[in-house]
Amino acid sequence: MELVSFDLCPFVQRSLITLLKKDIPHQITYIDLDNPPDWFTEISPLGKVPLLRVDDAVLFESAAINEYIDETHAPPLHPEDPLRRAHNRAWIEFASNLIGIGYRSVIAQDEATYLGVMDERDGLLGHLERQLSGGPYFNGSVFSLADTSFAPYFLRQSFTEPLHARESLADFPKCQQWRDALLALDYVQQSVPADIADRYAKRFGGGYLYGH
Ligand SMILES: N[C@@H](CCC(=O)N[C@@H](CS)C(=O)NCC(=O)O)C(=O)O
Repeated sequence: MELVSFDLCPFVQRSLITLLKKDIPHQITYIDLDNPPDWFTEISPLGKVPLLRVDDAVLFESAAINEYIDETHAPPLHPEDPLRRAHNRAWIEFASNLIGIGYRSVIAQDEATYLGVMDERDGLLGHLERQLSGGPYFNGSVFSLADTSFAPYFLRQSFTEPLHARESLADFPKCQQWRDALLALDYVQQSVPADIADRYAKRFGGGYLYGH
């Protein structure tokens, strides 16, 4: 399997966590999203990473890629019960929204825009907090695809937390505990370049959050 990646992409990270968790041999091809190569534009229907190349097939969309990897490599990381599985799929889509908010918060150019985005974040985290029960993971004791989908958000939040009081998760203690459990996992740590915090700061240094 070949994963087509951009080094800072949280959606690629989801797939990589799944590959690492399941110990699946894979190859990573990095592209520059600011200047994508022609071969990528030709095969990526939405012009986005991740792509997963499996023989002649090209998969896109991180949730679909993760389900393919999961279904072809036991043991499953999705709940067995259909109702719970549908619930998890919905929360994986919710995680994509949270990732989008995280991105909007680091590219915000002024304080008012940033604070508006953080109000949206707090609304989402309030819903998420009410979903969590005993932990340490989304579904309780067993790590699942839902965890792979939120870990990239929480990792990036851990970079920005020291930069502004509004970044804190103090009002969301279950989310905070969950974040700490996810970030302690070796397959989460190994799913990003070792210097990702510096790369992230460099990419978003022009925004309000990193620059104020
Ligand atoms: N829904 C997609 C989102 C992927 C996505 O937004 N990837 C970003 C990088 S993190 C991208 O490739 N952006 C390029 C573009 O929008 O032109 C997924 O889950 O795979």
